Amino acid sequence: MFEEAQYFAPLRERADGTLAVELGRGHPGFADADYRARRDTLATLAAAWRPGMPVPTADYTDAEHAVWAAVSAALVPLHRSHACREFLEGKEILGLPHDHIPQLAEVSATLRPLTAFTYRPAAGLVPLDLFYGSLAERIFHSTQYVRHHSVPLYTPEPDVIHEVIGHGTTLAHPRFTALYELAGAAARRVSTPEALEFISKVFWFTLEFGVVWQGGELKAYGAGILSSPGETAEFRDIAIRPLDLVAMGTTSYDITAYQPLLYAAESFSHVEDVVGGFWATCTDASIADLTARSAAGLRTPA
Ligand code: TIH
Ligand code: FE2
Repeated sequence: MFEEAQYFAPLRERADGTLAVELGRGHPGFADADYRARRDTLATLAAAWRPGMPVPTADYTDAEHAVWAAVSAALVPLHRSHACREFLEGKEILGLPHDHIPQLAEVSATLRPLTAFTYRPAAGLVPLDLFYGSLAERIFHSTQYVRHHSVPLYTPEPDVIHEVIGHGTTLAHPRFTALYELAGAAARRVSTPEALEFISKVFWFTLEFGVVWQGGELKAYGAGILSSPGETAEFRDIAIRPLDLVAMGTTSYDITAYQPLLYAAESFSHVEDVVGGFWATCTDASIADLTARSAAGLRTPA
């Protein structure tokens, strides 16, 4: 999940204590009463979670499992041809089921001996400082609902398919989790909203939507690309710029459409050096300095 404040459907508490998810008019499930009832049930379930409790079990319907199965099947050949090596290694290690949605608790149990990352249920909007800061403790806040069946190949908001097939695959690989933890430590270190926003935008253009050159081909490593068969099939056709911290940290983006612009690293270790190195050391002051350079039209050396 990412930049929650910008795209998470707001939640409203009803008099009986249950939650209503207020989907916008443009949401694919807006006019589907059954879908809205499912969203409300799963949000209410997640909101009842308290520290120390296991992640609640979402009793997915056959129709929801079928959406997962369709996306999972579509992604098999697309990942093989368009995902970076490290993502494919994570996919192999994690061994997700193709025919049904695994519970977040099950995926957490698989991740425990691998990288010790754990999922925590998110009813909806998770404040940025909580979402990013938790990564420092290897905690990943995750939605549990499934995208609407009418849009299996691309959904404008994160769902359990994005959280598990996109992020979970990377949370199984220590080279990725080192980056998540560094992003978390960076979020904990800074204190201004501007610095947190910069860190979150760098996260967006890397761990969510990053691409990398491998063997002369452009491959994706970002969870937001690789959970969408539609965007995975098309990201090579858009504008690609070289990795650039200042540009990534200051460029606005629309989460509800295919990205028009991506930043490509020269190798996975280039991501580790530039982005990991930035998160490892950034402070309010260093980020303010980078932002000032952007205003002055300068760029960081790659
Ligand atoms: N567009 C992604 C998908 O279809 O899987 C989900 C999202 C990731 C990040 C923002 S929305
Ligand atoms: Fe995400």
